[in-house]
Amino acid sequence: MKKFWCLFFMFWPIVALVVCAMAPGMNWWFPGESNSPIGVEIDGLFNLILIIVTIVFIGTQIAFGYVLWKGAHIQKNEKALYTHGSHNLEIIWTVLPCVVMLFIALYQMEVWAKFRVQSTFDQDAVSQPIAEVTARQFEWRIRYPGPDTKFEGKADITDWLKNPRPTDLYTVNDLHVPAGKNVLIHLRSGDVQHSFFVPELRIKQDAVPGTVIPIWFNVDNKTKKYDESIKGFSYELVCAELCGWGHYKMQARVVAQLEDEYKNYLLQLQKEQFDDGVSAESDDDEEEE
Ligand SMILES: [Cu+2]
Repeated sequence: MKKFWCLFFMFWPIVALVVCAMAPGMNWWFPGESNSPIGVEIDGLFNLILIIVTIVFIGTQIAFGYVLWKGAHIQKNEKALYTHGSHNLEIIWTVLPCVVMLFIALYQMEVWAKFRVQSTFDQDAVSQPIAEVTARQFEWRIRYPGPDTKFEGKADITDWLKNPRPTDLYTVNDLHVPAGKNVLIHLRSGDVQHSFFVPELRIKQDAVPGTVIPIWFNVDNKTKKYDESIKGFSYELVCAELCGWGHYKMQARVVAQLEDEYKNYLLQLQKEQFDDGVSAESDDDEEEE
């Protein structure tokens, strides 16, 4: 019976390793290929850490299996070994993880800086936010600057963000961004804490009430298929912070579009928003009559 339990407990780590090895091939892995340059780098970090923890996992499971196997084969009158511990071992398994942790901490700094520290990103490209996204229970409200908003220097941007204008363009759950460009959006929350999560772009950022948080990214659509019906590349946007009963409903999309299509989209939005229900043609007709 002892041997059975020994084999039983050694069997499951092996199953875990086999499943992990199969996962990438079976598409049980990342939520699709990364479609942003920073996402590729984040995946690289993930894989590096995965390799390190896999080595540790295999090592500890072998040690665990060895102890079980020895215990299963103990003779009837054999006495158990009692030890007060080993200083050398304590030092080794304290120093080694510290070194590994320190290595990871230093190694990831560059990617983290690119992801979160604006000064490392191309300043000119992201000096103006293209949109403001406000998370609220349970939707994403999106605001683009209206056609009258003139961006000249930073003061105007602050002004735009602080003072919503009636001419600004508003949508819900549909964020359009230009593709292949570094874009900046400003994230806010209208009520509780939410999290802006675009799995395929590897972007996840909490929206915190009372603060405006900048997010910058670049959608390169490397593996994404063009969607003719929306004239762009569509990515799922979800909330990754349990924010209330309707948390599951906070599904939206980010649409990356080529420059011209993006401009057309904004023009179309403007047209729809300022349509007073009386078309220009019918005005003319009335005049003619
Ligand atoms: Cu939520």
